[in-house]
Amino acid sequence: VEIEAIELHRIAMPLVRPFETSFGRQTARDVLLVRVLTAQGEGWGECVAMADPVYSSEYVEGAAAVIRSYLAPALLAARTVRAAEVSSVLGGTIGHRMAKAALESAVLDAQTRAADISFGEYFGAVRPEVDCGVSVGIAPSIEALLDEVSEYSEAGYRRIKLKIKPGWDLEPVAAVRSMLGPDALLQVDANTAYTVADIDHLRGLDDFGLLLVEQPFVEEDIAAHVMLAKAIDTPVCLDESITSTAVAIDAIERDATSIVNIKAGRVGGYLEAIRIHDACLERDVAVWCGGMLETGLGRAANVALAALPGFTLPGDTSASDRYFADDLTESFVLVDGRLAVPSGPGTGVTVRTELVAAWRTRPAELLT
Ligand code: OSB
Ligand code: MG
Repeated sequence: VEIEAIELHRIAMPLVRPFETSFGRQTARDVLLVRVLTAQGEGWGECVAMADPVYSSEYVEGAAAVIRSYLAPALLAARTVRAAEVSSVLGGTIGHRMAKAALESAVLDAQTRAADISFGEYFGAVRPEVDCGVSVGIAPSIEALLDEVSEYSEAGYRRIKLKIKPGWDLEPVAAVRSMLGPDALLQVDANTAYTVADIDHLRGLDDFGLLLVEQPFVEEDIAAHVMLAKAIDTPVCLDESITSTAVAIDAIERDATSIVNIKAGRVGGYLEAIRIHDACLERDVAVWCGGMLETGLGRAANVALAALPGFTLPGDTSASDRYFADDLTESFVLVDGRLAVPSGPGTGVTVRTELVAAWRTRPAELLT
């Protein structure tokens, strides 16, 4: 597509319930949206960076800054680009994968809309709908946790993921496992809250028949995850650590991870996410689609990604009402524990621009 201008939009969306992880508590989603205006039509992309640099080094204000100063100028200078060329056009800037992913998604949306094909078709989706799980935050009490989990399991979610941290791990997991029974799919996510000194303690997770334990140690420490994987029967799954296809292959070959969480934002875009999927499929490593509390815009793309053949475990692709009272696009509704892959051109969803205007927290910026 021929890029004429890039717009940045900052909005805030209240969450239906606070979301607490080992890195903090969120009550609203502070979202950066990118709109590319091209000679062939517009495209929208969502930046998944959080408000603060607590999940990874990226954060919303930093993503906006790097787009404004580096990424948008590079894209505008290239002018005519295909989505597959965006990562190399932006390659002069190191890191900032979530910011790059937002731009690549927007270009891909414009390009596929112009070609009248959906993200699902472009990605190679093999199913019309995807199995969904739900990520459950750290609760104020075990009782409150059980209430929340039963609500989701009654809604039909096919897998429950519990956030854990030191002081909130074996007890809540035991309580949820005994409530759900032995057959329910259950997994945990530590968001880097532990150290190798906790390996003995983490072995206690083996009592609960978990699908996996996600990212117990810091992003950079692949060796610590290798040690844990040797010590524990529960499969270890990396999230934060997997920043590229090369890192994914390395972590798999070193037996640091036997299942991979794929998040397009974390790896620089949907096209790199597909390459990781392909590398995992080739190596018989199961993958699932992670989430970053996306609006309907990012969710549409995630659901299309999760329809690729290697996504054999339910993802953190939950319905709109798990996050927001009102979504930015058409709502995603859980039917029989699944979400439908949008079939319209591009992301297949429409950004409700009146809501962008109503929820705006900063003036829109036009970059040319
Ligand atoms: O680690 O998977 C994570 C949300 C924000 C940042 C990191 C994570 C998460 C989630 C929620 O677990 C996933 C979702 O429902 O979007
Ligand atoms: Mg995670």
